Amino acid sequence: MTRTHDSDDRPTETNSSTDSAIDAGSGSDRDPLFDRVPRRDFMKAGAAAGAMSSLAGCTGLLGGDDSVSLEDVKTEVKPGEHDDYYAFLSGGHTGEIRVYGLPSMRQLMRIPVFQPESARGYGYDDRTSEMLEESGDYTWGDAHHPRVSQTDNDYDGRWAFVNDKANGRMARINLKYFETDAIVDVPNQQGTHGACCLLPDTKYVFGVGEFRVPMPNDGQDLTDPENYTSTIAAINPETMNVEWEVLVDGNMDNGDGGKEGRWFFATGYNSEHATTESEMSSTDTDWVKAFDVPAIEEAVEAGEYDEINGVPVVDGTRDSALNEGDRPVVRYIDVSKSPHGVSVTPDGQYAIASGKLDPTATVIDIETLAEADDPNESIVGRPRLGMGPLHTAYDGRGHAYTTLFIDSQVVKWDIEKAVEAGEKSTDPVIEKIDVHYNPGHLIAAESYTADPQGDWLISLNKLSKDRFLPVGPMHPENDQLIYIGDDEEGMSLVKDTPSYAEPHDASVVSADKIDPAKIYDPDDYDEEFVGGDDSEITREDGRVHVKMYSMRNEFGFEEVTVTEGDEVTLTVTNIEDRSDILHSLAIPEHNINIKLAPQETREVTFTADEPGVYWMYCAFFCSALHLEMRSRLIVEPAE
Ligand code: K7E
Ligand code: CUA
Repeated sequence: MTRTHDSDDRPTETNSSTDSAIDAGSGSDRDPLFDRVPRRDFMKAGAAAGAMSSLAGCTGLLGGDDSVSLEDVKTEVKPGEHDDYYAFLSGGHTGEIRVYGLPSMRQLMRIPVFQPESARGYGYDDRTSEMLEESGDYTWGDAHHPRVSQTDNDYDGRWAFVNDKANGRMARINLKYFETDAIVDVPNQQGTHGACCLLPDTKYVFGVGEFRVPMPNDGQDLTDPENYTSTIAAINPETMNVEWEVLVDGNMDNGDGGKEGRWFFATGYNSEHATTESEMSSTDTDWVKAFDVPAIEEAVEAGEYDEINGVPVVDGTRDSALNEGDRPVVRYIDVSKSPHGVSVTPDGQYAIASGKLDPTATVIDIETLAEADDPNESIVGRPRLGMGPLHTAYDGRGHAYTTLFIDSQVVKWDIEKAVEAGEKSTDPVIEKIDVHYNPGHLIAAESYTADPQGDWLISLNKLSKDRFLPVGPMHPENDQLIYIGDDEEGMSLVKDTPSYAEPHDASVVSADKIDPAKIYDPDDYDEEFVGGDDSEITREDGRVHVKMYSMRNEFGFEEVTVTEGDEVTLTVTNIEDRSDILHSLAIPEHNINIKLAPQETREVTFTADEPGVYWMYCAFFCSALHLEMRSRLIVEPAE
């Protein structure tokens, strides 16, 4: 299930949350005001964490001893060497995912998701253009939260998922091919913002609806914002079908799933139900909403929902009958002012929400949540971290790292100390490091799993100001690599990486957990493989179907003749079986460029509407005779 480090240049990973739990157990004197829950059974917590670390094959060294100094780790990746990690960064309103290697921070690939992209022929062949059309025919999206699927709380290398905040969609990226293979337009959501997997086994992918709208948004309640609502959507990762949604009060923002398949957490703002910024921030508290997934599933099972736009929608608003009784579907936890990020600790014990407009984070005890009469009783810590706390990541050694947007810092703090220390204490703060500038998300290696690697952290900074050569009024952003593996020396800033607008979140996955294909498996797609002897042209009633292969340095036909007005479908296979030899088929003046990786088949359909000669050419430099790799499309005038 989890990897152990055996190479010399990687830190030895241990799970010392055990140790901090034990430390915290000895002689804690918590703020009485804050001591609302029974003291944690630290032996039990220790045993659980110990079990986890033995599962992980860890050595269980005591705190501090397991950290590794920067001199002893690989920070440079020499020419020809490979990185230790894949990082999947969202591309914000470019609508794409970028793949980096860590620790080099080299950009390895871009994966178009919500927007057409010519180098990959994405949105130019029939399959991908239909996928984009059917999900709403938008030409862009706003990708924020790339999350990689997990099995047993560890990355399984199957898929990444990412939200489209702009158009209320969720997409799936197939990590065998590093390409988008499904997009769902989430009904009843404008602005699908938070995205995350329900763990331990990715039963659902949750899309968190941010913008409150009339429900259904069909012209009713236009000027009655009090009646607007937002939903979370539970999406089946296999089918990408929206199984159910839950209606709530207030806007929602980010989300994260517990580690045990029961709870899903979403932050939110605008408990005021307002429409302007000043009204939305007028009260001192908003909510973290804790969704009790099995309780919701039972409600769906029992038919306790309204069907809205084809989706069963369960009423999880505060006044809902489903929230009365001892098994509410949604628990509303009061946290300070407009919380933004929420993330569950690797051991599954706490959900930590960042204050955004309040200098604290709120630590929610997940175990207590199930039993507490008042969900606010599950708040067990509120460390004072600094100005503008947005997102929190983990190293697996009991520390949390939170971005401070306004202070332009990352703060490292001790989770169990925060639970001991009580309200608004700065005691849990271990260290702050300056970042450049104004960080949004940060992500540590495998922070979203039960077993973070604890060596690298990326701070995704919104502004770069003076850090790079100027390139006009629009600046690059700055993704900074920080080493967090040495608890004695503290955090070290290792690298600045300029990035194009705009990474929000990322997932960092050990390289050996992803197994990309080198060539296509024709069985994975519907398009029919066209071998060398199978090239043929069929004509029927103004429809022309051209099947042909491509290889260095030719296409299956040197010329293809059609008649003006014909609807032409080209099915083209790259029959190379050597990796990295790509061809494409581009047709001038027809807006066509399909990418063909080895053994890949793509189809494109277009109308040959202007008589003339059009060179079909290959746009990937594939051999010394690449420029000569072309055929003619001859369009004869209609009678
Ligand atoms: Cu903080 Cu969309 Cu995750 Cu951006 S959200 S930063
Ligand atoms: Cu094939 Cu260039």
